[in-house]
Amino acid sequence: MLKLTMRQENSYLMEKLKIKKYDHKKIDAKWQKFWLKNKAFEVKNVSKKENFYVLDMFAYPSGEGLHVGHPRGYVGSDVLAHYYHLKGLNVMHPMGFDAFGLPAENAAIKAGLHPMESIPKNIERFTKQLQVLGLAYDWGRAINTSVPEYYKWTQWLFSVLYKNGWAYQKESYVNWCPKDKTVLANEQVVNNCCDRCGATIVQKKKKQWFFKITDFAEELLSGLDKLDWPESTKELQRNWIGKSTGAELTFEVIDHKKTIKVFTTRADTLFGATYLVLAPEYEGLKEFISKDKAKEVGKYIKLAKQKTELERISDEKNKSGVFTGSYAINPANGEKIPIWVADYVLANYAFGAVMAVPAHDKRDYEFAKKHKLLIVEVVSSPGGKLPYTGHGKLVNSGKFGGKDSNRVANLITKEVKGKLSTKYKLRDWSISRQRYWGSPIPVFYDENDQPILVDEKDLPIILPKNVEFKPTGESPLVGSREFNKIPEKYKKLGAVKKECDTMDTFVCSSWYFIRYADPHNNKKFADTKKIDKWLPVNIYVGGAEHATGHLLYARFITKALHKLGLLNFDEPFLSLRHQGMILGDDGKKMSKSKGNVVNPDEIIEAWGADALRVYEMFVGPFDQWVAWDTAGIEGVRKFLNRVWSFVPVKSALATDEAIHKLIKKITLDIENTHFNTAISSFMEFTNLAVKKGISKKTLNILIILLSPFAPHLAEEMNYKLGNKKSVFESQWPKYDPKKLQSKKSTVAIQVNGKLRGTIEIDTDLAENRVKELAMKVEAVQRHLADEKNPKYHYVPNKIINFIAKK
Ligand code: ANZ
Repeated sequence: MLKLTMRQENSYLMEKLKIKKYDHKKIDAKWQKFWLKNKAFEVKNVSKKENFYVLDMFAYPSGEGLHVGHPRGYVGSDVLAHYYHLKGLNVMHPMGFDAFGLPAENAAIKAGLHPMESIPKNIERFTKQLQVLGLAYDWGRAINTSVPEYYKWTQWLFSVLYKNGWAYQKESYVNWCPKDKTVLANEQVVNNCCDRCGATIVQKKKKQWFFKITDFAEELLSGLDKLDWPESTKELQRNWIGKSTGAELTFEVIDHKKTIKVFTTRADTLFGATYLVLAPEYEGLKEFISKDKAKEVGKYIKLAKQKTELERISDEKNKSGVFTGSYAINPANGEKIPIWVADYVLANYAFGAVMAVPAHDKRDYEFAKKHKLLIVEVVSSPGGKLPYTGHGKLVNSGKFGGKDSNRVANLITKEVKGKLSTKYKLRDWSISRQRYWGSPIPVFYDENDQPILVDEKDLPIILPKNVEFKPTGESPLVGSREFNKIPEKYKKLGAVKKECDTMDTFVCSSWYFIRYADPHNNKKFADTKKIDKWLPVNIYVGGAEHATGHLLYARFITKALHKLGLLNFDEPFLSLRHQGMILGDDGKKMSKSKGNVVNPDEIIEAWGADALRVYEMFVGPFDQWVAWDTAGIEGVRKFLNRVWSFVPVKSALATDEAIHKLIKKITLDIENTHFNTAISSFMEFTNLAVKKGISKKTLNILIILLSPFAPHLAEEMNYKLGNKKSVFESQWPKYDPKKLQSKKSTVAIQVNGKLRGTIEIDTDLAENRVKELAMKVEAVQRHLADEKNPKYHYVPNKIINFIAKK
């Protein structure tokens, strides 16, 4: 037989067996209607079975609808939901809409459509698009964060945090996006640009509401260890939290009553601290500026404030700074050391002050060189080269001289009456937004600007519709007379003003997964018993880009509510899996402007929902980015046609053994989210069954295994086989371990008709694998010389004969 390419082989088999295409339009519509009508995937809170919660990151209902990239995660979680359901668990798999936020508002400004009108339309369209993919969502639990029934509880969450001191106001520098005209959280700033519009961020001083996530820094860090999450995502969170252990040391200032505290991770180098550096925003800095330096320092501070944080810390070469005119005393050796101001010291980390050790810190070294400051080596540098940042024997360090630098930090700290200390890079979460399309913050103010919290029973504070919401930098709600009316009750409490900022939408998404347990409750954010039935989430599927945003916020809110006794668990998502992005066929991110967007509706129309689903699972490892390839869909569709060709059944027993191997493989692959290798195994098995036939019993098993991936086809075939119940009322098949041992054959290897060796193979090993193995045999290699691609003839399981050129 001639060697055929996979493609030729496909069409050969199709031709030979007259494989008919199935009518996907009819079949897709039939079963989608059936599932919806029978509420097939709506799940009860209480069941005899064990509950299991499979969650997708909910959708942002943009006006553009879905592109083929979106369903990758959704199909993946759908496979998991179906699988665990078939395994006998009571599975909840909900979907909802993260509907507040800037994109909707910006789109509204552009198109002149009010978000209260556009969002429900977009949600309707999204819902339809998700339904034609055959996704098994419990639509009875769908939520929309922009309706009062939901944001009432977002406001309640705010008030709970406020009452416990975890929501507070502070005047501070905030990231200001000059284009979107709003404050952004640190997590929304990427490379000093707005992660939505790309504009360069400027620092602005504003009174803002903050959530005290820093109170939970240690728990957020230690909690990661017990989570089944991708290691890379855990590492991103660890770095974001940024724990440092070191010491707090105090420096007396000459001729001043005040002292300066610094945080250092290298107390062992204290004898080498030859100057101090303060951040330009250091509180009390003025006192240390001598008269003759006032002008110069004042100018420097003004200039530093115009720079962004990134510019300040990345300006490696040009370490600018000025001398204050004051001196401090190094507590270790009593030396008089100058106090400088420099913008590489950050005001909001530790104390905003650094003891500079130029011999052993790169930044300090460059600074000292530039400004001609004293450099004293205190850790012996092996090659004598400075700066030396490693460890070694102490020198120039008084009674500590000769000791190992690794061991003296605590001793030196004690000697100078410092204390051990831990610092975190994590900052509190700024949640105030000067925009319209978000949940109002439930607060009034009295005439002294002190907040008066709105009573829980007066919630929600309704977001009015009739508001001019074009961004001006001032909160649009300021201009709404309707919104700013103060009820008598609050007037009596002294209220003269209402909070007009709205909440960051990440607040809405920091607790939505709890609401699914009890989405229609109007007395509580969710009933405790129901929460306990479902949470924590067993498997969460979503994008890796949320590592230090949403995924951190959701953990924080969970921990806060847990501390208050409102939740009985302290981690929201036990397992997490990321789906990779699907790029355009040009390898670039899909976007309208690049013209490389593929619309799933068109793909479904041409090839059917199951072809799209299986393709998305087959295209590459689940967590990896891959480019779209329409030709790939064709191959997948042919595979499905082949499965379809198994009814009516032409019974044969040959595949009855092979199916056990398939059950084991598919089970493991699904549990490990190795969906692409699962599909390859289906394809291999199907090719075998096309050649050798399949019994009805085995076909029934195949259909159940395939149903999570291709639910429409599976339902229709299940029905055609005469089964009365939905395929999803079946049980996940079990394999018989005894049937897994594959039969072995010995294949003789010849080169030009002469026997050169033998190999032992699993009977029916794919031909190209046999060829590969045979070519690795040493004697065969020798006789084939350098031929990479020799012609050969294969008699399955018996002989392979290579035809060498000479
Ligand atoms: C003296 C020293 C000597 C330091 C040495 C390092 C090496 P991490 O690990 O990131 O926490 N530092 C302290 N506060 C700072 C601030 N507000 N802005 C900028 N830098 C600050 O870094 C801790 C180190 O960063 C501290 O240890 C301090 O410099 C500096 F050979 O103290 B070190």
